[in-house]
Amino acid sequence: RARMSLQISSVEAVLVDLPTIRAHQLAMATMQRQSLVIVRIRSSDGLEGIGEATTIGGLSYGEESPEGIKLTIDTYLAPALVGEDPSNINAVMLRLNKVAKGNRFAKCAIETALLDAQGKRLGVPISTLLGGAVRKTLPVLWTLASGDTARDIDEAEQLLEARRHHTFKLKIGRRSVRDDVSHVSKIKAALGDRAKVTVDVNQAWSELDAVAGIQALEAAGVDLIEQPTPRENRAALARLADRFAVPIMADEAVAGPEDALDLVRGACADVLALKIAKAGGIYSMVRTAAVADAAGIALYGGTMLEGSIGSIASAHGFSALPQLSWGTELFGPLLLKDDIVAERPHYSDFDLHIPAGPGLGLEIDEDKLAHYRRA
Ligand code: MUC
Ligand code: MG
Repeated sequence: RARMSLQISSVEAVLVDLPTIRAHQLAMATMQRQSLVIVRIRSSDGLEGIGEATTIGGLSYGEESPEGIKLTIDTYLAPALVGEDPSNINAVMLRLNKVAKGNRFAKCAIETALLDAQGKRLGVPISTLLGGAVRKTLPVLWTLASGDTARDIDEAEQLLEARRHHTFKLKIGRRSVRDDVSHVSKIKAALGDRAKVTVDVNQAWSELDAVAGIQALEAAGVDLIEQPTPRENRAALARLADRFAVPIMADEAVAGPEDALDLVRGACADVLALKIAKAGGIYSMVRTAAVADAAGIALYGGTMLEGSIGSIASAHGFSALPQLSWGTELFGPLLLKDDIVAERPHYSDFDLHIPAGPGLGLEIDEDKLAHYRRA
């Protein structure tokens, strides 16, 4: 009897809202909770793969919202997936790119679910499907974003003491340049050489603000400036990268390999922030990294503040990169009060420890999912 061919049988997208451990203030939004889109893809061999699409502050950060991602998957991507071979991930992703332009976050969640299932099918972690992990753990920074300088210093001291993080990223760009510089300088002065301090302006400054701000932050001993000016203005980023010694990192300005090529050609940045969601999946993130490598540009493993599934998917991807000089910010699960996976990711000695099990190495806690899913 002919063996039934392997097929995708169903695709489900579930909205989940998880509370954060404290308010998280960014230039464009203050988060009290995080909304995840959890994707479950089942196939005819009985296997299920899971993925996650998550953004920050509704539509205030990126062009896809949690609700929009679910609609895109339910209405357009799922029908194109059912009946396809889940083990041919390249072919499935090509098909999705024909069915839908853009929508990288939604596509990323689907690719993650396919990779998770394929890893389970073959009994290997996702990093093995990518050619193998060159690092088993990843350095992880923490973002101080309570909105209060004294509280941020306290938080940093506790995390240093617990040996959980030794690099801190401050979210600025919400207040005046003067106030932001004073906030950052106080924190850097309190921590001294015991910690690295970086800032993320999330595009909030004009070029003139940036010149004044970066000059002062450089003098205060800040180690890295992330996306100071609007993403469209690559020339401004290039002038800042040329003018200052402190490294300038592109985040919102780089999604996939085409952006990386443009930024490299324009000498726009010293470091690129990679994120699997921005790139539209792990494979595309790896291709983005290759462009930076070819140009000798440093790399950083970024986050969209995903929960455990998206963060561990990112971790498998980052673990396979030849170069990752600036470490990662995969602290998303630690910002959430609770989780929907059975065993939460493990952080110790300043590192995230990547699960060793097949696929992502994670399992959904069905009771938690039922509790936190949107009705
Ligand atoms: C961003 O723009 O990098 C990463 C850490 C954090 O607190 O927010 C994100 C988004
Ligand atoms: Mg950023």
